[in-house]
Amino acid sequence: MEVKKNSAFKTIFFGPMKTGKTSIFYNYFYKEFKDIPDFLGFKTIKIPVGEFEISLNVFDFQGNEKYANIAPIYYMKTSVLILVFDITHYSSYERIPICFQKVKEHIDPLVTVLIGNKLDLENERVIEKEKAIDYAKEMGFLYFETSAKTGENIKEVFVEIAKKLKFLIEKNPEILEEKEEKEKKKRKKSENKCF
Ligand SMILES: Nc1nc2c(ncn2[C@@H]2O[C@H](COP(=O)(O)OP(=O)(O)O)[C@@H](O)[C@H]2O)c(=O)[nH]1
Ligand SMILES: [Mg+2]
Repeated sequence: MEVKKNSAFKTIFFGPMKTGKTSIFYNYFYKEFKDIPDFLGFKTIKIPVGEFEISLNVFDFQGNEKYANIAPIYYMKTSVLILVFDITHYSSYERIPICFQKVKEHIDPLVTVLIGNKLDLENERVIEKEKAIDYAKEMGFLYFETSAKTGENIKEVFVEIAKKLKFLIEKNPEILEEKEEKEKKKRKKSENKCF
């Protein structure tokens, strides 16, 4: 088993604005729901998986979809991509494939997670769970529904990410190097572009 003790995996929240990315991140750390006017920046999450500890270096960028074209440097070397939509807003779900396509031009994440957030507003839901599950399956994403308000399922998201990373590295110890190579190729491809 090759998960080094100090393996830290870059993890980013990405996707449409106002879906609850910052709130999910905040809830994980502080176990409360607050209207946070700003973004949280960067924090490390440590998760034990069996006898190992997986560290996730998690980034939350303000208005990150808006900066999708100008900030590839922020999401370079991302191992875990967390895409969040709001189950009560159709347009946020519709934007997920567009957001994914944008970041995929620059990165090659090992794990991508799709989150349908605001589960406490179930009675206002406009995106059927089955529809989102089918899409996630088709894309090879993990899928969760969470509430940053009640805290439902938030811990589980990070635990499952850590388990999946451990599984992938056990299956292929070279996976991180291979990922870096793929990204290098992507960078070469976009070398002549301004962003
Ligand atoms: N009811 C409810 N509101 C939420 C939830 N998560 C976030 N919000 C609210 O949605 C708005 C946007 O949240 P924020 O975390 O800033 O979204 P971001 O732009 O994706 O980072 C804020 O007013 C939050 O209070 C949730 O799970 N349930
Ligand atoms: Mg935010």
